Amino acid sequence: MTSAYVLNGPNLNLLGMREPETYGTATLADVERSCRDVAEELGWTLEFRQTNREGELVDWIQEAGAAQSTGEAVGVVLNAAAYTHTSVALQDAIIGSGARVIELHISNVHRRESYRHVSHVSPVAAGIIVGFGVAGYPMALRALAELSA
Ligand code: CA2
Repeated sequence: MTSAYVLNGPNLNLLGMREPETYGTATLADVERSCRDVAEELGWTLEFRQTNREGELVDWIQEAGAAQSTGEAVGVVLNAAAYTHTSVALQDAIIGSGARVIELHISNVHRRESYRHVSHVSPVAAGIIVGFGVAGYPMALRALAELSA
């Protein structure tokens, strides 16, 4: 069965517990449930993960790229959180693994501090979904379905 990866970076385990004015009130478990519903509808298994460690995200992107190359995965929805704005390693992992990546942000990063306007993921992403709250996650999975059809 084909799988899709949804990878979440640092501090997203706190979703729904702090800063509701920026990130809303849904928890990461709520987000996972909404992604599982869409994945089931699309006939995919879902790898839904969160880590506070940059290297672990690199490992998972490499894993997804390898699975994609054998037809076992369709790609990655990546909310790299703050690593988006700092990590050349993530960009290298996306390029090196060939993973199809939809970059996702819950908040509209372009309405926020200027350091959030920089993304090392955007230049190597297939597409970007920004500012739709957690509703962006199922949108991004549907975008992966469009791109991999
Ligand atoms: O808007 C997004 O999805 C972000 O990727 C979230 C990151 C932020 O650094 C990016 O600029 C934009 C922050 C994730 C931390 O999430 C929290 C959620 C609730 C409470 C505290 C942190």
